[in-house]
Amino acid sequence: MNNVGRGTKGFTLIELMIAMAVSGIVMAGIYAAYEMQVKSQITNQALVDMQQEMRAAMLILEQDLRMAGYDPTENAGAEILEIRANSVAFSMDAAGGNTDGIDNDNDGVVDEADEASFPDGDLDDGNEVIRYVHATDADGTPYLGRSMAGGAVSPVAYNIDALNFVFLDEDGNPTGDRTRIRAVAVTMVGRSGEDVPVLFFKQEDNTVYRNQQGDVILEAPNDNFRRMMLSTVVKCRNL
Ligand SMILES: [Ca+2]
Ligand SMILES: [Ca+2]
Ligand SMILES: [Ca+2]
Ligand SMILES: [Ca+2]
Repeated sequence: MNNVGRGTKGFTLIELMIAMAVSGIVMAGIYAAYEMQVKSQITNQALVDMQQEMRAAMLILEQDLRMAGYDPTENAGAEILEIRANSVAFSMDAAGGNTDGIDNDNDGVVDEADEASFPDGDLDDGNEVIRYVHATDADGTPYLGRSMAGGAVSPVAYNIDALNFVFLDEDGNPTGDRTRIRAVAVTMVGRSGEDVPVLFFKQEDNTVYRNQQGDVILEAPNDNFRRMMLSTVVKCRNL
């Protein structure tokens, strides 16, 4: 008998090679589908994280900015202190009632702890001067930073490529006069992480980012990050 070329299970070498080639093609197809799925999971997660972080940061900034100039006693002199394209500082009298010698809540007891959130006519109660700034950490990651009472800047959100403020008067026109500011237009551009993962739906970002006034706030990055721009106008009802 001539059994040359037959395997133990009775396949010829050529049959075996065809079977391997076919299974190789099938495996490659399965792998490609798997890779697509992983890529879309990683990409979607990065986009969701970016959106959540940016929206949360914008919310914090809005809440603070709405309090700018809050001065119910009219003795504290709360105001907007600094107006720049990528930073803003302002004061508010939002605390100190626990040390002002007045029974702020009219419960018969003067200066108990729960009077701390009453204004006391000054701006020295810890968190009454707030500043937001666009900064970069030691690794070169850009972030939205916040500081209180002239203290250290702490990050509110990382991977913020642009932060832009436009200060508006009562007619909604940009103004450089701090005393005429009634609202602040805030625009932020954030990106999808610290680096672009290998398994990522890459797409070159050629967008030139502009604020609502049409000014360029970020030149076309021409990289593979995904980006999102958020804009809002905060009315400062205390100014
Ligand atoms: Ca005080
Ligand atoms: Ca009291
Ligand atoms: Ca008091
Ligand atoms: Ca105060």
